[in-house]
Amino acid sequence: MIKKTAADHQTLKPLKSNLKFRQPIILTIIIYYLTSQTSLSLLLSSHPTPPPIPILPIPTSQQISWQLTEMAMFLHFGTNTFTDSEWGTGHADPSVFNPTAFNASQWVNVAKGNGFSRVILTAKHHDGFCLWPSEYTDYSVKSSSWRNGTGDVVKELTQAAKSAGVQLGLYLSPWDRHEPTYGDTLEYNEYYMGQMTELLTRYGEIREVWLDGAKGKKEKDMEYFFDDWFSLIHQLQPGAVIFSDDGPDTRWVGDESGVAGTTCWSLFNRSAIKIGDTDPKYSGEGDPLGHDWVPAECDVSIRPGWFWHASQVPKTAISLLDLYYKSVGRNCLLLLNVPPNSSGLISQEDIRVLEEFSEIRKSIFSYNLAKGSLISASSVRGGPSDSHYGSHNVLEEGIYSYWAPGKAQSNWVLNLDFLEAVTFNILLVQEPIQLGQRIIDFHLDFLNEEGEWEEAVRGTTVGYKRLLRFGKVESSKLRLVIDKSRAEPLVSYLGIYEDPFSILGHVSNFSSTSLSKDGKPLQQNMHHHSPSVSSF
Ligand code: FUL
Repeated sequence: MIKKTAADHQTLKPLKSNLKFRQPIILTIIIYYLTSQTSLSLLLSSHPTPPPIPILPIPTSQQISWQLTEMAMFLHFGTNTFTDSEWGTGHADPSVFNPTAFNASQWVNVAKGNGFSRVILTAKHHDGFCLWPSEYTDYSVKSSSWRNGTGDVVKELTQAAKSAGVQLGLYLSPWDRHEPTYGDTLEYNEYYMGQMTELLTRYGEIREVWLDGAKGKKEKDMEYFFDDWFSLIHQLQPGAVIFSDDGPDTRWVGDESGVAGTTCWSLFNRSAIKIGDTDPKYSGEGDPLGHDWVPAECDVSIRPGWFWHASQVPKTAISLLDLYYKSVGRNCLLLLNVPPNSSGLISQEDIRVLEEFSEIRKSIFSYNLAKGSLISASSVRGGPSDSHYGSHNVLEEGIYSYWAPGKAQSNWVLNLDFLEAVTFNILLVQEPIQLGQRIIDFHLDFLNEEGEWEEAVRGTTVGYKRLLRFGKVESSKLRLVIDKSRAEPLVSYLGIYEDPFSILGHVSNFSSTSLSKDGKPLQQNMHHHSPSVSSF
């Protein structure tokens, strides 16, 4: 701010009484006043209110990038594909592996075309058969009849993924039923780390390393050197996240049905979990008092088994939609397994379901009804004129622009006013997780026909993305109320949608024939419900 000095006053004083000079002096004063005011506002606007202090723990950049992918495709492929088994014994003849029509580009295109921007391959499953020519064993593609032992599935998938711009992850099973050193702690850990090094140094950028604690009962006992493995992986692939029962970067959700807890924190205490011995409730819900940021990944197969079996059929698109709400919609990543068949391709039945699932998602989420509303907030950080944190930010996609309430407020509300009533049954809320996960409890109210606020739905925890389904509501005024938060709540996105496919309490059995070309249902199979306070 520019202040008048004593010298300024002295210069002006003698001129005051001189009428001849009065007009220019007044002009000078006005100009002086205006410029000093402009400088003041310039000075003020060049110092916007800084973002709020993050609340720890917060994600790493690799974890943020993992979370933004939302859905990944798991590919279980190996000798089991040819022997109709799930857990191979480790003694199958490697010559059975012969996918005559193998085409990694088809896998990647099916993934990318249907919304999966990452694929994860079982480079080695429990049977120990390696889909790449490892130097440490003969039990691999090099002993198979496929391409006379010259093929490399990992290499071809890497190339296909790279040219399509799809991220790649690899699963290297710790439990190995073929390798003779399994059971000898030092020898096998060296073998495992040797194989891991091959995978992480030969094939370019790997974005996720997936490992589990699965092991049959009565199998040889041994210790895995997890800390050594994790350090090696981060050293060789700094851009990768590591998945296991307890992270360190992403945790198993605790079930293989792809369903997270209705409360789901990315906060977690790694020390509370042992790999291979998880508490499903703790893994499914996370820990509001956790010191580590370890978001959950929900793995589930499109078919009953993880590997392809001729006798099995895929789930319906509507059940995949249900899984989407229960995983991505609960702050998790959905890892959907789509097993390539014995010819080396993803089956047409699975592709049809994935395409329908993709159309359904587009038809529900392509237009956010909230964009047609006038949006306002109970308060704004930096005051109503600071556009950095205004309520309009919640209509901008992504996590990097957000609404922040004024400091030291206890009333946290976003109001939506529509010119005409809208009909909806889905609420989407997102938090800018780069500043930590904050919201504990929230609810959505609507103004009913009697002009009173009525609750449409309430929920616990938001995180990266929270979707709630409820009975259809028709109203022209809504308000999102944050009831409880670990720190000042921040909202990066708010969405209101109509989903005609899901019905309260269960999912409708729409078949692919009920969809029109643009993905809209041809007949309304939706009951009208009075609003419910419970979501599903
Ligand atoms: C489990 C394994 O035992 C299954 O075979 C499958 O690979 C699943 C994704 O992980 O731990």
